[in-house]
Amino acid sequence: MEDELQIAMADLDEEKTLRLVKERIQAGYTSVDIIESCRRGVEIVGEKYSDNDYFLSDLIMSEEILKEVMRILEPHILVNDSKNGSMATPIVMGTIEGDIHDLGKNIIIYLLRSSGYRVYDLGVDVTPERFVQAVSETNASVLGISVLLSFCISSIKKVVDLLADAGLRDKVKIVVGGYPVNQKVKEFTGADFYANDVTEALKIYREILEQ
Ligand code: B12
Repeated sequence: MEDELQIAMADLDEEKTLRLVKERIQAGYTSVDIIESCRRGVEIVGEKYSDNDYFLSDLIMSEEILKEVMRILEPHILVNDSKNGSMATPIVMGTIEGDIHDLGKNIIIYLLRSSGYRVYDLGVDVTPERFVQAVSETNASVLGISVLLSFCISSIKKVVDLLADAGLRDKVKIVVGGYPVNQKVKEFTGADFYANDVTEALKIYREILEQ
Protein backbone atom coordinates (compact mmCIF):
# COMPACT_ATOMS: atom_id res chain seq x y z
CA MET A 1 0.00 0.00 0.00
CA GLU A 2 1.34 3.42 -0.95
CA ASP A 3 1.88 5.56 2.12
CA GLU A 4 2.34 9.28 1.50
CA LEU A 5 4.05 9.83 4.84
CA GLN A 6 6.53 7.01 4.24
CA ILE A 7 7.35 8.48 0.83
CA ALA A 8 7.78 12.04 2.16
CA MET A 9 10.14 10.69 4.83
CA ALA A 10 12.08 8.64 2.28
CA ASP A 11 12.36 11.74 0.07
CA LEU A 12 13.64 13.69 3.09
CA ASP A 13 10.91 16.25 2.46
CA GLU A 14 10.79 17.75 5.95
CA GLU A 15 7.97 20.20 5.34
CA LYS A 16 5.65 17.59 3.85
CA THR A 17 6.56 14.97 6.46
CA LEU A 18 5.74 17.28 9.36
CA ARG A 19 2.54 18.49 7.70
CA LEU A 20 1.37 14.91 7.15
CA VAL A 21 2.21 13.97 10.74
CA LYS A 22 0.09 16.87 12.03
CA GLU A 23 -2.76 15.94 9.66
CA ARG A 24 -2.66 12.32 10.79
CA ILE A 25 -2.76 13.31 14.46
CA GLN A 26 -5.86 15.40 13.69
CA ALA A 27 -7.35 12.50 11.73
CA GLY A 28 -6.94 10.21 14.75
CA TYR A 29 -4.10 7.96 13.60
CA THR A 30 -2.26 6.33 16.53
CA SER A 31 1.29 7.42 17.39
CA VAL A 32 2.42 3.86 16.69
CA ASP A 33 0.99 4.00 13.14
CA ILE A 34 2.66 7.35 12.48
CA ILE A 35 6.02 6.16 13.87
CA GLU A 36 5.85 3.01 11.74
CA SER A 37 5.24 4.99 8.53
CA CYS A 38 8.25 7.17 9.36
CA ARG A 39 10.40 4.17 10.26
CA ARG A 40 9.62 2.51 6.93
CA GLY A 41 10.50 5.78 5.16
CA VAL A 42 13.81 5.98 7.00
CA GLU A 43 14.48 2.36 6.05
CA ILE A 44 14.31 3.48 2.40
CA VAL A 45 16.76 6.28 3.25
CA GLY A 46 19.12 3.53 4.47
CA GLU A 47 18.66 1.54 1.27
CA LYS A 48 19.38 4.61 -0.85
CA TYR A 49 22.50 5.21 1.23
CA SER A 50 23.62 1.62 0.57
CA ASP A 51 23.04 2.18 -3.15
CA ASN A 52 25.10 5.40 -3.04
CA ASP A 53 22.04 7.47 -4.02
CA TYR A 54 22.12 9.15 -0.61
CA PHE A 55 25.10 10.27 1.44
CA LEU A 56 25.97 10.47 5.14
CA SER A 57 24.49 13.98 5.21
CA ASP A 58 21.17 12.41 4.16
CA LEU A 59 21.30 9.93 7.05
CA ILE A 60 21.86 12.92 9.33
CA MET A 61 18.94 14.71 7.69
CA SER A 62 16.66 11.70 8.32
CA GLU A 63 17.72 11.84 11.98
CA GLU A 64 16.77 15.53 12.19
CA ILE A 65 13.36 14.96 10.61
CA LEU A 66 12.59 11.97 12.81
CA LYS A 67 13.49 13.92 15.94
CA GLU A 68 11.16 16.71 14.82
CA VAL A 69 8.39 14.15 14.22
CA MET A 70 8.84 12.85 17.78
CA ARG A 71 8.73 16.41 19.17
CA ILE A 72 5.34 16.86 17.48
CA LEU A 73 4.08 13.43 18.52
CA GLU A 74 5.16 13.38 22.16
CA PRO A 75 2.36 15.57 23.59
CA HIS A 76 -0.13 13.32 21.83
CA ILE A 77 1.19 10.05 23.21
CA LEU A 78 -1.17 8.88 25.88
CA VAL A 79 0.47 8.73 29.29
CA ASN A 80 -0.96 6.29 31.77
CA ASP A 81 -0.72 8.53 34.87
CA SER A 82 -2.10 5.98 37.28
CA LYS A 83 0.91 3.74 36.81
CA ASN A 84 3.46 6.30 35.74
CA GLY A 85 6.92 5.28 36.89
CA SER A 86 5.46 3.06 39.58
CA MET A 87 5.57 -0.34 37.87
CA ALA A 88 7.70 -2.53 40.10
CA THR A 89 9.71 -4.25 37.37
CA PRO A 90 12.61 -2.20 36.08
CA ILE A 91 13.76 -2.44 32.48
CA VAL A 92 17.31 -1.77 31.34
CA MET A 93 17.89 -0.53 27.80
CA GLY A 94 20.91 0.52 25.79
CA THR A 95 22.58 0.46 22.39
CA ILE A 96 25.41 -2.06 22.11
CA GLU A 97 29.11 -1.19 22.10
CA GLY A 98 30.38 0.37 18.86
CA ASP A 99 26.92 1.57 17.82
CA ILE A 100 25.58 5.08 18.37
CA HIS A 101 22.17 4.72 16.70
CA ASP A 102 19.57 5.59 19.30
CA LEU A 103 16.42 6.95 17.62
CA GLY A 104 14.60 3.60 17.66
CA LYS A 105 15.73 2.81 21.21
CA ASN A 106 14.59 6.22 22.42
CA ILE A 107 11.16 5.79 20.83
CA ILE A 108 10.67 2.44 22.57
CA ILE A 109 11.85 3.91 25.89
CA TYR A 110 9.51 6.85 25.51
CA LEU A 111 6.54 4.59 24.82
CA LEU A 112 7.39 2.24 27.70
CA ARG A 113 7.73 5.12 30.13
CA SER A 114 4.43 6.52 28.87
CA SER A 115 2.86 3.19 29.75
CA GLY A 116 4.15 3.48 33.30
CA TYR A 117 7.23 1.28 33.15
CA ARG A 118 10.46 2.21 34.89
CA VAL A 119 13.26 2.24 32.32
CA TYR A 120 16.98 2.74 32.94
CA ASP A 121 18.52 4.11 29.77
CA LEU A 122 22.23 3.33 29.54
CA GLY A 123 22.61 5.36 26.34
CA VAL A 124 24.69 4.31 23.35
CA ASP A 125 27.98 2.47 22.81
CA VAL A 126 27.35 0.44 25.97
CA THR A 127 29.93 -2.23 26.81
CA PRO A 128 28.77 -5.79 27.63
CA GLU A 129 30.22 -5.38 31.13
CA ARG A 130 28.14 -2.25 31.73
CA PHE A 131 24.93 -4.04 30.68
CA VAL A 132 25.66 -6.82 33.18
CA GLN A 133 26.48 -4.35 35.94
CA ALA A 134 23.21 -2.48 35.30
CA VAL A 135 21.11 -5.67 35.38
CA SER A 136 22.75 -6.65 38.64
CA GLU A 137 22.36 -3.20 40.26
CA THR A 138 18.75 -2.58 39.21
CA ASN A 139 17.44 -6.14 39.57
CA ALA A 140 15.92 -5.68 36.12
CA SER A 141 13.75 -8.46 34.80
CA VAL A 142 14.03 -7.29 31.19
CA LEU A 143 17.11 -6.18 29.30
CA GLY A 144 16.59 -4.48 25.93
CA ILE A 145 19.57 -4.18 23.61
CA SER A 146 19.42 -2.10 20.46
CA VAL A 147 21.70 -2.73 17.48
CA LEU A 148 21.70 -1.15 14.02
CA LEU A 149 25.20 -2.06 12.84
CA SER A 150 25.50 -5.73 11.84
CA PHE A 151 29.13 -5.96 12.90
CA CYS A 152 28.14 -5.11 16.49
CA ILE A 153 25.81 -8.09 16.86
CA SER A 154 28.54 -10.35 18.25
CA SER A 155 28.91 -8.05 21.28
CA ILE A 156 25.31 -8.89 22.22
CA LYS A 157 26.30 -12.54 22.45
CA LYS A 158 29.02 -11.42 24.85
CA VAL A 159 26.40 -9.71 27.07
CA VAL A 160 24.39 -12.95 27.20
CA ASP A 161 27.48 -15.01 28.01
CA LEU A 162 28.61 -12.59 30.73
CA LEU A 163 25.14 -12.64 32.29
CA ALA A 164 25.36 -16.44 32.43
CA ASP A 165 28.83 -16.25 34.02
CA ALA A 166 27.45 -13.86 36.65
CA GLY A 167 24.56 -16.24 37.42
CA LEU A 168 22.00 -13.67 36.21
CA ARG A 169 20.85 -15.23 32.94
CA ASP A 170 17.75 -16.92 34.40
CA LYS A 171 16.66 -13.75 36.18
CA VAL A 172 16.36 -11.57 33.09
CA LYS A 173 14.58 -11.78 29.74
CA ILE A 174 16.69 -10.40 26.92
CA VAL A 175 15.07 -8.58 24.00
CA VAL A 176 17.16 -7.52 21.02
CA GLY A 177 15.88 -4.85 18.67
CA GLY A 178 16.89 -2.83 15.65
CA TYR A 179 16.98 -2.91 11.88
CA PRO A 180 19.21 -6.01 11.34
CA VAL A 181 17.73 -8.32 13.96
CA ASN A 182 15.81 -11.48 13.05
CA GLN A 183 15.31 -15.03 14.27
CA LYS A 184 18.90 -15.94 13.34
CA VAL A 185 20.28 -13.04 15.39
CA LYS A 186 18.10 -14.08 18.31
CA GLU A 187 19.47 -17.63 18.10
CA PHE A 188 23.09 -16.57 17.55
CA THR A 189 23.11 -14.16 20.48
CA GLY A 190 21.08 -16.38 22.82
CA ALA A 191 18.48 -13.65 23.41
CA ASP A 192 14.90 -14.55 24.31
CA PHE A 193 13.01 -12.25 21.92
CA TYR A 194 13.60 -9.92 19.01
CA ALA A 195 11.70 -7.02 17.45
CA ASN A 196 12.37 -4.65 14.61
CA ASP A 197 9.23 -2.62 14.71
CA VAL A 198 7.45 -0.69 17.40
CA THR A 199 4.28 -2.78 17.50
CA GLU A 200 6.12 -6.07 17.98
CA ALA A 201 8.46 -4.47 20.55
CA LEU A 202 5.61 -3.21 22.72
CA LYS A 203 3.78 -6.53 22.40
CA ILE A 204 6.84 -8.42 23.67
CA TYR A 205 7.40 -6.08 26.61
CA ARG A 206 3.74 -6.34 27.63
CA GLU A 207 3.81 -10.13 27.37
CA ILE A 208 6.90 -10.37 29.57
CA LEU A 209 5.90 -7.74 32.11
CA GLU A 210 2.25 -8.59 32.49
CA GLN A 211 2.86 -12.30 33.05
C1 B12 B 1 19.53 7.72 10.98
C2 B12 B 1 20.70 6.80 10.70
C3 B12 B 1 21.96 7.20 11.17
C4 B12 B 1 22.17 8.38 12.11
C5 B12 B 1 21.86 7.89 13.54
C6 B12 B 1 21.28 8.97 14.43
C7 B12 B 1 20.84 8.45 15.77
N1 B12 B 1 20.92 9.34 16.76
O1 B12 B 1 20.43 7.31 15.94
C8 B12 B 1 23.69 8.70 11.88
C9 B12 B 1 23.81 9.70 10.78
C10 B12 B 1 24.46 9.21 13.11
C11 B12 B 1 24.19 7.34 11.40
C12 B12 B 1 25.51 6.96 11.43
C13 B12 B 1 26.01 5.78 10.86
N2 B12 B 1 25.29 4.87 10.17
CO1 B12 B 1 23.35 4.84 10.15
N3 B12 B 1 21.56 4.80 9.71
C14 B12 B 1 20.54 5.59 9.98
C15 B12 B 1 19.24 5.04 9.33
C16 B12 B 1 18.99 5.78 8.03
C17 B12 B 1 17.99 5.09 10.16
C18 B12 B 1 18.08 4.48 11.56
C19 B12 B 1 16.86 4.89 12.35
O2 B12 B 1 16.93 5.77 13.19
N4 B12 B 1 15.69 4.33 11.99
C20 B12 B 1 14.39 4.72 12.57
C21 B12 B 1 14.11 3.94 13.84
C22 B12 B 1 12.74 4.35 14.42
O3 B12 B 1 14.06 2.57 13.48
P1 B12 B 1 14.96 1.47 14.20
O4 B12 B 1 16.23 2.04 14.67
O5 B12 B 1 14.98 0.26 13.37
O6 B12 B 1 14.11 1.18 15.54
C23 B12 B 1 12.85 0.57 15.51
C24 B12 B 1 12.91 -0.96 15.67
O7 B12 B 1 14.05 -1.53 15.08
C25 B12 B 1 12.81 -1.20 17.12
N5 B12 B 1 13.99 -1.14 17.99
C26 B12 B 1 15.12 -0.42 17.90
N6 B12 B 1 15.92 -0.65 18.96
C27 B12 B 1 15.28 -1.51 19.75
C28 B12 B 1 15.65 -2.09 20.96
C29 B12 B 1 14.78 -2.99 21.56
C30 B12 B 1 15.18 -3.62 22.85
C31 B12 B 1 13.56 -3.33 20.93
C32 B12 B 1 12.67 -4.30 21.55
C33 B12 B 1 13.19 -2.75 19.72
C34 B12 B 1 14.05 -1.84 19.15
O8 B12 B 1 11.91 -0.19 17.50
C35 B12 B 1 12.14 1.00 16.79
C36 B12 B 1 10.83 1.69 16.60
O9 B12 B 1 10.10 1.19 15.54
C37 B12 B 1 19.65 3.54 9.10
C38 B12 B 1 18.86 2.80 8.00
C39 B12 B 1 17.98 1.69 8.57
N7 B12 B 1 17.46 0.90 7.72
O10 B12 B 1 17.80 1.55 9.76
C40 B12 B 1 21.15 3.68 8.81
C41 B12 B 1 22.11 2.48 9.07
C42 B12 B 1 21.72 1.74 10.34
N8 B12 B 1 23.40 3.14 9.26
C43 B12 B 1 24.36 2.50 8.68
C44 B12 B 1 25.72 2.93 8.69
C45 B12 B 1 26.67 2.13 7.83
C46 B12 B 1 26.13 4.03 9.47
C47 B12 B 1 27.56 4.57 9.63
C48 B12 B 1 28.66 3.49 9.73
C49 B12 B 1 27.82 5.53 8.44
C50 B12 B 1 29.22 6.14 8.35
N9 B12 B 1 29.85 5.90 7.25
O11 B12 B 1 29.67 6.77 9.26
C51 B12 B 1 27.45 5.40 10.92
C52 B12 B 1 27.75 4.54 12.16
C53 B12 B 1 27.83 5.31 13.44
C54 B12 B 1 27.93 4.36 14.64
N10 B12 B 1 29.13 4.04 15.11
O12 B12 B 1 26.94 3.87 15.12
C55 B12 B 1 23.88 1.22 8.01
C56 B12 B 1 24.25 -0.03 8.79
C57 B12 B 1 24.63 -1.18 7.86
C58 B12 B 1 24.89 -2.43 8.60
N11 B12 B 1 24.26 -3.47 8.13
O13 B12 B 1 25.60 -2.53 9.55
C59 B12 B 1 22.36 1.49 7.84
C60 B12 B 1 21.48 0.24 7.86
C61 B12 B 1 22.20 2.25 6.48
C62 B12 B 1 22.52 1.36 5.29
N12 B12 B 1 21.54 0.71 4.71
O14 B12 B 1 23.64 1.29 4.92
N13 B12 B 1 23.17 6.59 10.92
